Amino acid sequence: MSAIAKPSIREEQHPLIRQLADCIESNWRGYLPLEPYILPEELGYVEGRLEGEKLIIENRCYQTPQFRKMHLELARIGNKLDILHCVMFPRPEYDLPMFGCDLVGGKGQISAAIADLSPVNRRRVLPDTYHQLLAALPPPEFKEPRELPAWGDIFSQFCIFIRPGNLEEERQFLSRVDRFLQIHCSLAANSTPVSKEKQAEILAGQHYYCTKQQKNDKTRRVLEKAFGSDWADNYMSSVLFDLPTDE
Ligand code: 18B
Repeated sequence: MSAIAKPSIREEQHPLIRQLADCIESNWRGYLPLEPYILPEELGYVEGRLEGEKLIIENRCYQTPQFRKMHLELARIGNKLDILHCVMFPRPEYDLPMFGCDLVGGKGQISAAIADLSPVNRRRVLPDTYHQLLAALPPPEFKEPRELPAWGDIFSQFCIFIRPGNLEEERQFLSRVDRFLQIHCSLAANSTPVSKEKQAEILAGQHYYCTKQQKNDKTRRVLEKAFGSDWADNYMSSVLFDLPTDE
């Protein structure tokens, strides 16, 4: 076996995807003690075909004392579609929101840029400190906000979902997600476990979040076309949005 790592598809992706992937990893490394997280059977690096184009998926996954799973996924379909997907799943013992982010683009243009810190407690409101720090950020100014789909009731009032119009907007999106991650990783690193009742509530909130995310037909369609519907189902429920188990 060769010891030389495969070159990452990151080098070939849209600059905003590359920059955001680097930004996510540098926040993770800067604030959190990372341990590897092993994905189910051979799903770390996957290749398929979609309409004659090669679909490549590259996953990186970690865990920490506060996070059950921190997943960064880069995907590329020929020269047509570039995708970054990232979710940080807190362990249900901690009252922490879900960080989620998706960037989708093709032919040099990002069509969807979305990022949020989504609440998972019963009232679906963010913990106070999160709320205060997020509310203190400069208000976002984007020319083309996009409308959330029906399943998007999981997102907070701070969710950004836009089509970036130019380099300045790309830069603004990147810097806002960087702030989300700084706030999230620093608060998470100092958080302590909550009561058993509260844990049950958080677990239910995480289930609700994952169930809703699994309803994203746009993600499902891309995966189905390349790998078939059983594979897509399994991938969405065991890699992208697996439900935490009550240990
Ligand atoms: N997603 N996205 O991650 N998705 O995974 N994504 C799209 O311009 C993939 C997340 C979200 O308008 C689109 O319309 C694939 C997370 C929302 O109905 C495509 C993978 C979040 C939309 C893909 C992937 C999230 C969306 C259409 C696996 C949020 C809009 C692009 C690698 C935290 C949905 C476009 C709508 C869109 C594809 C959100 C093609 C294959 C974590 C809200």
